[in-house]
Amino acid sequence: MAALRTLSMVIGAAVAALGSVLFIAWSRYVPGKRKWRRTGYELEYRPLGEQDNYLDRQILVLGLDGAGKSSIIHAISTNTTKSSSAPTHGFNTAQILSQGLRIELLEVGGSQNLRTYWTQYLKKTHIMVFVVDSTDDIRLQLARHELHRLLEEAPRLPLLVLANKQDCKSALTVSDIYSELSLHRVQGLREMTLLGTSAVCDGYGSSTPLQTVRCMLEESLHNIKEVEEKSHPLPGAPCKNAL
Ligand SMILES: Nc1nc2c(ncn2[C@@H]2O[C@H](COP(=O)(O)OP(=O)(O)O)[C@@H](O)[C@H]2O)c(=O)[nH]1
Ligand SMILES: [Mg+2]
Repeated sequence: MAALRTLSMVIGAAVAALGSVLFIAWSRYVPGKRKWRRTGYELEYRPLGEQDNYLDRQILVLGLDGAGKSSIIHAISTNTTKSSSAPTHGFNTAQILSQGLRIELLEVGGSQNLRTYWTQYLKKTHIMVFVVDSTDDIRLQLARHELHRLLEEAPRLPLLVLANKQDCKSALTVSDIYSELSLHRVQGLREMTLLGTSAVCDGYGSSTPLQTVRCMLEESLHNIKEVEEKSHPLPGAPCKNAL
């Protein structure tokens, strides 16, 4: 009886071991990554990469605290303006969808302690938007220093500078901002655009409406995607010039 029990235990252990080996072999050698996801009460199989067809793109929005970064992100992503906004102590993000692109607008706060982290976010980003408070002439020198520090770290990153708060009487003009930020040092070395904006009185005077800024950003990202696709065509993708 004892011998029979031992035999059945040995057979049970052998079956379990064989099952484990077969499972490991199946998951290793059957091609393609697999993912199981729960939908309602059932587990549904979907290969990775087919879950959605969006390509992720990031726009990094930087600038000193109080420049208007959060207000601009809000206006661009919702097409509405806010009369006030709380200071950003860490990060602030918003997402927009544009013809196959899922664009994340990422603000990293502009206070002194957070500025030390700015450069860490440059690698993953596709465009940098640098926002300046056009009325804050006392801190423009600091803004220039921070901007050029970032540009040194990312020599090819496309740059959009927004001379914000153009609705204020005391605002410096867009050409004043161009010289105060020494943007002539950047001109010709990378894609660079400078625009006047107002996040609370959108499209005020000669400033550019933020929905136009949004369209420009979307267009730039689509252009970057096209260039990327031309230099790294997907394997098996049909060549446009093929007969
Ligand atoms: N007059 C004016 N005020 C603005 C403008 N943009 C932002 N502000 C105000 O400036 C303050 C700081 O804005 P916020 O978006 O939080 O700046 P952030 O620290 O760069 O994110 C808030 O009180 C905003 O309402 C603008 O274009 N014009
Ligand atoms: Mg903010």
